Amino acid sequence: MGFMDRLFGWLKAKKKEANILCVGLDNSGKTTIINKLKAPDATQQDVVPTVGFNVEKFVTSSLVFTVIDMSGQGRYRNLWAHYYKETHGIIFVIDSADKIRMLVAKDELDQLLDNQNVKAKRIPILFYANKMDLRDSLSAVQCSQILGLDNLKEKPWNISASNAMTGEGLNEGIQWLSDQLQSVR
Ligand SMILES: Nc1nc2c(ncn2[C@@H]2O[C@H](COP(=O)(O)OP(=O)(O)OP(=O)(O)O)[C@@H](O)[C@H]2O)c(=O)[nH]1
Ligand SMILES: [Mg+2]
Repeated sequence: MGFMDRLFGWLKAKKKEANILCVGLDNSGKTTIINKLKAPDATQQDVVPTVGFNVEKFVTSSLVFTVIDMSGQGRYRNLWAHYYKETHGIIFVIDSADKIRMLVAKDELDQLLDNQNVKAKRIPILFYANKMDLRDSLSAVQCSQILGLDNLKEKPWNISASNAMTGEGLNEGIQWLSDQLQSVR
């Protein structure tokens, strides 16, 4: 191993690791977001609905992220709760053009917030109001109103409008999450 390899390995070893859980309804764009965060310059490949979950890793300037990308399909949503205990942060993805299911997303969020393992700790929650490029999409403020985020006082949270196809808005959100994780851990 050359000097530079060892130096890079050492720098990487110095970074803090964060376990992140990525949830939200099916088709909201979770896998597309994570793919874009992993490889910002790659053109988006076709994504298929996630079966169960996938584990992905990516490195930012300050943290090594291990993200569990959950399936949002109804029959898999009960799997989310198995990971609440181990997670340092949550990414909750909303399809901001899917007005019909916005209340279903709220219901899933309320269940998440009511879980004992979530209640027990101060986990930062990053919301992506995704698909902002679609003509009928709601703004981040409108999404947060429907989800009732103003009443969410006991957790640090942030909402970023995003377009996972181009990557717009993704970094702002991740930067906020990184700052939260650095300050609380
Ligand atoms: N227009 C637009 N389409 C998007 C955006 N993000 C994702 N998509 C598309 O939305 C569809 C669903 O994306 P996925 O990333 O598979 O959604 P998911 O949340 O992982 O879905 P599950 O794995 O089934 O829970 C795909 O066809 C994506 O190309 C976006 O910001 N804008
Ligand atoms: Mg997926």
